[in-house]
Amino acid sequence: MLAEKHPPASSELDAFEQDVIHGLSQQQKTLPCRWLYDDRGSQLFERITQLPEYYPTRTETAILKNCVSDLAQHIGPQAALIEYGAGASVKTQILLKHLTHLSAYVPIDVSGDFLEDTAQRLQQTFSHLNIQPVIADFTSPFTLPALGNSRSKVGFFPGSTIGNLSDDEIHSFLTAAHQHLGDNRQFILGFDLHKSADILIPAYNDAAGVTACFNLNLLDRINRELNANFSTGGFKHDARWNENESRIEMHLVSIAKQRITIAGKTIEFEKGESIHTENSRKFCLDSIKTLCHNANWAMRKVWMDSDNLFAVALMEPL
Ligand code: AVI
Repeated sequence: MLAEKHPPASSELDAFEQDVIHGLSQQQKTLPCRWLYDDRGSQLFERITQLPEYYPTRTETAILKNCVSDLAQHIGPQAALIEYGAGASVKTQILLKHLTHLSAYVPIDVSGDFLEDTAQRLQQTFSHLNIQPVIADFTSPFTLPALGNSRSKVGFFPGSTIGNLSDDEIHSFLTAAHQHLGDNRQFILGFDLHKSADILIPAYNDAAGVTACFNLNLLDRINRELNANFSTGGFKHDARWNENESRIEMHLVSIAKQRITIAGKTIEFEKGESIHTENSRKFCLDSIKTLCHNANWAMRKVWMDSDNLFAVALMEPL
């Protein structure tokens, strides 16, 4: 997802250390999923998106290809496309290619290096497009550049990244989007649908073990950046379907009783005890409609694949 070429800034390291020490001191040990995406984690996530078991990326891409001309009619000319999170994927390019009268494209990402590469690459392909990258964490307050010649602003949040957020985080993010996008606003949201655990578990525990490496890389990152002594062989990846919460949970399970030192502090693990590293929520149409409605967004139109695996919605203010 994100790629960093420079070592993390000291404020990032402080935030990481705080999250790790706090999260591993809880009854159910937990770590925020944003820390999965260092250089190596980002590369591994790219590999995940190409795995045969990981249906979301190829399914959403196919939906977007099918619905983009319809989307273009709803969106109209001189719109600015604002993408939250890492862009530049095939999905973004489908929109840039078919929404032909865009006034600007604004990719927002925390990684400046990543954004620079993206903007340069896209500018070569879309030479007439006004591309204005913004370095920001889209879940925190930020300001968009002035986009004077735009008639409207369209938010784009693909990949079911919304599924990695809690209800409160979704509410804050979708509420803030009203302010970013101004008076004449729309929002394109990609989200994963509730389905059988037989499809979900392999998607998050693939035969080639790429998702396991992605999850275990978090321990390597803690070792590298916080001077810890995890042995990755001492933990195993687990993907669990939590039907009550309608989410896949990724865990790292300790295979033995052990004691780890992190930034000078000692953390004890029982055999079988886990660190909960990510939630990936799977929505039904009603549940996502309610979340959007609570943040004053109404679903204007929804497109799905023929197997009802994934959905893309166009939202407008209530
Ligand atoms: C980025 N996010 C939407 C992915 C997901 O499916 O929740 C992250 C991921 N975790 C394991 N595999 C993919």
